[in-house]
Amino acid sequence: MFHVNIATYIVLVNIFSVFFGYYGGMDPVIHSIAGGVMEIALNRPERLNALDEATLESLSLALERAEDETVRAVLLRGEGRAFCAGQDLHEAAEGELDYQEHLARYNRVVLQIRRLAKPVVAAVHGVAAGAGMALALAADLRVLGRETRLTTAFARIALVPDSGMTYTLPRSVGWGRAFELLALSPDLDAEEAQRYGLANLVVDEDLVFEEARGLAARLAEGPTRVYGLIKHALDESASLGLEEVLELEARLQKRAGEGADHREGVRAFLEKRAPRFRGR
Ligand code: T3D
Repeated sequence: MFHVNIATYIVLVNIFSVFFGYYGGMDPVIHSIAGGVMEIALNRPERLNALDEATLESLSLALERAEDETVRAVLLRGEGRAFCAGQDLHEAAEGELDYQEHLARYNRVVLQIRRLAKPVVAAVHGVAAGAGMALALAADLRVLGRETRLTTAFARIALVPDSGMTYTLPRSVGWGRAFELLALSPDLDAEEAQRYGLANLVVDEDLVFEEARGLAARLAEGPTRVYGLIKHALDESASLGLEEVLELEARLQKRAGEGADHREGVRAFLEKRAPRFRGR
């Protein structure tokens, strides 16, 4: 007869739950769609949603699904007590990471967020560090809790910033401040983050998800296609001269002007009612 004592039983149950939790359903990223909003949640709370290979792959898949036309806004958040602590340092310590190869996963995710032709809202609670902060900065809007801390973290472990941080950060905070934040990696509180243009909205910590969901729901009822064009225009303008920007605006305006939402917007104004945008 096969006997197991209680200690062995507990160990076996733990091994099974970790194995089946991670590989059999408890995805490191979970997502759902409701009312035109795709909510994507990093789901490794025990490691403050640190990013390992599986998490980045899963996040990339979710972002691919967000391209579906039924999705009109995306909300990115973290499970547990933090948004995201950046690269999983256990994974980094386990072996010799080929940083260039590894970073391709981060780069893909950042480009997916920026190229997604719809708004992405980051609900940032607790802490966002390193590549976690970079992910938040890649989003179009950020809702922070009053207790939320941001830290660039890279230099603390003698790495250069990545995941687009040297692109996004100086564009918000300016060149001199960016060096300070990247080199000294202070803990920025939400108030400072808002002052530097890194937070769009600061709310009570326990209201971060609620407020971010409200914002995403509002955006999901907006002129989605035009939001995508605004996003494109802002990203492109960063590397263009004035003349080129003016030409780009004219091209994008032609596309916006041909859209059903533009016609609906004008009609609604003339009829003195709220517009009913369909995202087209
Ligand atoms: O390709 C590449 O690898 C290069 C890419 C690099 C991108 C990067 O993101 S580099 C930056 C990596 N991130 C960090 O250096 C941040 C490390 N974490 C922290 O500094 C702190 O944990 C926080 C400031 C984020 C939060 O501090 P605190 O005091 O609120 O929490 P804690 O106690 O430090 O952490 C709680 C648990 O989460 C703890 O686990 P334990 O001890 O309870 O079992 C801690 O080890 C774990 N954790 C936190 N951050 C990470 C992590 N585990 C793995 N990786 C992490 N990044």
